[in-house]
Amino acid sequence: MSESLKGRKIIHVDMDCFYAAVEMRDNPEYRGRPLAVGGKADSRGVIATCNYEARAFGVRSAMPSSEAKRRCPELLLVRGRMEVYKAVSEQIRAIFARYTDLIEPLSLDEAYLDVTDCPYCQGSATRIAERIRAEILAETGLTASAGIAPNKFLAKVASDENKPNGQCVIPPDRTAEFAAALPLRKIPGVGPKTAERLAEHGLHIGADVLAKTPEQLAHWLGKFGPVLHQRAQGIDPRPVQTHRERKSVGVETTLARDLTQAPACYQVLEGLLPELERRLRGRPFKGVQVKLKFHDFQQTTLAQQATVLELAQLKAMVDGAFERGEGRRVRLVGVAVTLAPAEAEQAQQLPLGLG
Ligand code: TTP
Ligand code: MG
Repeated sequence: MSESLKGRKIIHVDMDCFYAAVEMRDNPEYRGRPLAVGGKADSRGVIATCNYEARAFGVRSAMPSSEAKRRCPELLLVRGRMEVYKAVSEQIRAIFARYTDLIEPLSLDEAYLDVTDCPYCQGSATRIAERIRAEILAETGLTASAGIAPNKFLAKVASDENKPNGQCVIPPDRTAEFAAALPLRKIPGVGPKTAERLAEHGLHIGADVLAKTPEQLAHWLGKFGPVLHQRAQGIDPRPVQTHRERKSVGVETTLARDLTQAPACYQVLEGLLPELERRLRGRPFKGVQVKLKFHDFQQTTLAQQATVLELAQLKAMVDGAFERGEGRRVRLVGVAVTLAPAEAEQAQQLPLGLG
């Protein structure tokens, strides 16, 4: 690890039930009752987020709105106001900028800050985080939670520990024991499927992972294996990246059985859209790509301009890609979008849900 990465102070700030909190702030009648922001339940809408009252009923982000209504019949479901969320996002980023130039936004409501060289609060990252949260509350009327740690991974995990309206510090001399006791599912990059696979091998917490070699983990998890081995030791050398320009966001799935018809591919693609929307987090985009990989591992990608996800357009693209296969069976379906340049972010917005 390079010298410059030692002894860092990283804060991860994450707003509490962000879109829902904004709606409760601006509509007092929404407070104290289960509320979700998302697409309509009768079309194919999904939940973007919900307040803590709704979470008590099992309502979750990225859940179909129809399922959310089943779990919580009294759920109040409202459309999002992306322009308001973007304005709040600018406000909180301006607050971060008072403390450091090293800011890496992850989404509208979430960012890493490297405050290693921040002169305020006698350099106490814990107190800097408290001040940032107090300023956010005073200036936006909204609460945020924070995690303070020597690296990004631990800071992100820590920000979830005392949510809502709380913070958690993992000091440098506690990183190893914290990571050793951490349920693997809480490690960013370990989704439900990976967690399940690890559990099948008897791995549940960080300490279990350390009983394996990075090579063994690579055998199970590919490139992520050695990364997981580091995380389980509380290690994450990634710097806070101020100008991360992600060019595209995509999801794909390898099928259990090859598909021989285009309509079957539509269905798979439709199933990928909620996850794509979740990863997009409302960012504007300018193009969409459909990818098919055939049974002989040849693949084709078809790209078109688009600023919204339209099923009709995507189906036509699947048809085009399928034709290129000249009858070959399909083993993988993917869909991705090309993000709009950052400048466009204020001007455009993505409708919530597909409905
Ligand atoms: P999160 O920070 O993941 O969630 P949250 O702020 O709503 O709740 P928490 O208190 O647990 O942090 O996401 C921030 C916003 O991003 C969220 O308010 C809505 C949006 N979002 C989606 O649109 N779709 C999603 O699947 C997720 C997870 C978030
Ligand atoms: Mg949040």
